[in-house]
Amino acid sequence: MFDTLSGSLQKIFKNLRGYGKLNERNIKDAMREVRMALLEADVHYEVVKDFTARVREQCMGADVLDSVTPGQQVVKHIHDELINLLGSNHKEFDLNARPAALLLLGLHGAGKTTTASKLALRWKKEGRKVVLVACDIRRPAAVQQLQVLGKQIGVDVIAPEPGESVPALGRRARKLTEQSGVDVAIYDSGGRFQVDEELVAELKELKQAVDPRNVALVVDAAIGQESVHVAESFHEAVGLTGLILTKLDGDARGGAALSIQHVTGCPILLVGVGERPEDLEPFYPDRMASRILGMGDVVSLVEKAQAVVDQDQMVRMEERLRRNTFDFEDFLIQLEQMEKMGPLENLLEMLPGGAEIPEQAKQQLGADSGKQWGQAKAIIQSMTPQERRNPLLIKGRRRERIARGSGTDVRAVNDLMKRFDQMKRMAKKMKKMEKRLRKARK
Ligand SMILES: Nc1nc2c(ncn2[C@@H]2O[C@H](COP(=O)(O)OP(=O)(O)OP(=O)(O)O)[C@@H](O)[C@H]2O)c(=O)[nH]1
Ligand SMILES: [Mg+2]
Repeated sequence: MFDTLSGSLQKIFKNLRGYGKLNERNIKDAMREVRMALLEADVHYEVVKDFTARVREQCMGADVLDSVTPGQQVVKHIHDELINLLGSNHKEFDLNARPAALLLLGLHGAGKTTTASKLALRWKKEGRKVVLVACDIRRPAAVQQLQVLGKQIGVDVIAPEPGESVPALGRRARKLTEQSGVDVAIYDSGGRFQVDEELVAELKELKQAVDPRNVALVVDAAIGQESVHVAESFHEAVGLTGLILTKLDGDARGGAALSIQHVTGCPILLVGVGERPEDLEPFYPDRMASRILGMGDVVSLVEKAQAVVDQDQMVRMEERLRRNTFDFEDFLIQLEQMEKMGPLENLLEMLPGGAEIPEQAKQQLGADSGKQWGQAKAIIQSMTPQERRNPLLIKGRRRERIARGSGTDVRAVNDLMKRFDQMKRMAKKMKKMEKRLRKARK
C-alpha cells in the first residue's frame, strides 16, 4: 500500500536525521522534497501546497529548531498533518434505524457489488440481519453477480421483477425490509464510465425511493486524483455521507486517499484491500498515517488476527499442546487459521519497518510461505485419520505413501514430521519450566 510514497518519505526522514540541527534552509529543502513525493503520489496539488505550508510553519517552532533530535520532531509534525488530511477521526456508518439503508454508488467497475457483499458479511458477523438489493438492472448478469455473492456469504438478495424500474424496486425493497425486521439493507446500484445525467437522475430517484441514512461512494483508489473529481461530482449531484476506497492492495499511489476527504469534506469510512469477502478494513486516519510513514499498524494487525482466528479453538489447541495431546488434526487447524489472515506480504506491511522491505522480497516471502503452508496442508491431508491422531505410526512405508499422495517427496514429509516434533518438544520444555518456576516461588 503506497509503497513508493512511503519509500520517498522515509528517505527524506533519513536525511533529516543526519542533520545535527535544523535551520530555515534545510527545512525548506526537506519540504521541497516532501512536496515532490506527494505530487508523485498523485496527491491533489492544492492539498500538497496547504500540507507543506502547514508542516513548514510547525517545523519553524522551537520544538524542532532547538531539539537535539530535529528529524524525529519533523516526522511527528508530518504524521499529525497526515492524520488531519485523512480526516482526523474514524467514522462509522449510521445504523441507528431499522432498517438502516445504505445506498452504494460509483463508476463502472469501482467495486460496488464486491463491497456490498463484503459489508453484508461484516454486518452479518456482527449479528445483524442484512439484506442485499440488486438495483443494477442495466448491465446483464449484474443481478446474478450479486446473487452468487449473496449465496456465498449466506445473505438474502432482493432482485428486480421482470420489467420493474429501479425506483419501483427501491420502494418495494424498502417496504419488504421494513416489514421483515431487517437491520441493514444494502442497495447495490449500477455504474457508468462517467458521471452523466441519466445516471444522476436514476440515482436521485432511487435515493428518494429508499431514503437511505447512508449514501456511500465507492471509488477505485488506483485512478488517483481523478477520483477526487468523481467524488466531487457525485457529492454535488446526489449528496454523499461517506466514501469507500477500493483496490488499496494494488498499485494505488495514495493520491486518492490523501486528497479525497480533504477536498470533498466526506469521510473515508472503509478501504477495500482485496477481492475476497473478508478484504475490507475500517479506515482509521491515524493508523493509515503510520502505515504511510512506515511506522507500521500493529493495532490493525492484532484486530485482524482477533477477527479471523477462532479464539476458542486457539485456547483448546494451547491446552492440547500442554497436555501433549496435540496431533496433526490440530496442526491442520492451525495452518488453516494462518491462511485466513491473508497473504503474508500484506501482513508484513503492517509491521514497523515493513514498508522498507523491498517489494520483491516481500512477494517472495509471501509466495514461499504460501507454498510451504500449502505443502504442509497437502501432506497432512494425505495422512489417514488414524495417522493424524497418532503420528508415531508414520514410519518408512507410510511416509512414502504420504509423499506420493501429497505430490511431494519423502524429504518434505520428514521435514514436516521434524517440525511437528520440535513443536511438541518445545511445549514439553515450557511445561517443565513452568513447574520449576512454580516450585521456586513456593
Ligand atoms: N484487488 C482488489 N480488487 C477489487 C477490490 N474491490 C473490487 N475489486 C475487483 O474489481 C472488479 C470490479 O468489481 P465490482 O464489484 O464488480 O464493481 P462494480 O462497481 O459493481 O462494477 P459495475 O457493477 O460494473 O458498475 C472485480 O473484479 C472485483 O473483484 C479491492 O479492494 N481490491
Ligand atoms: Mg456492480
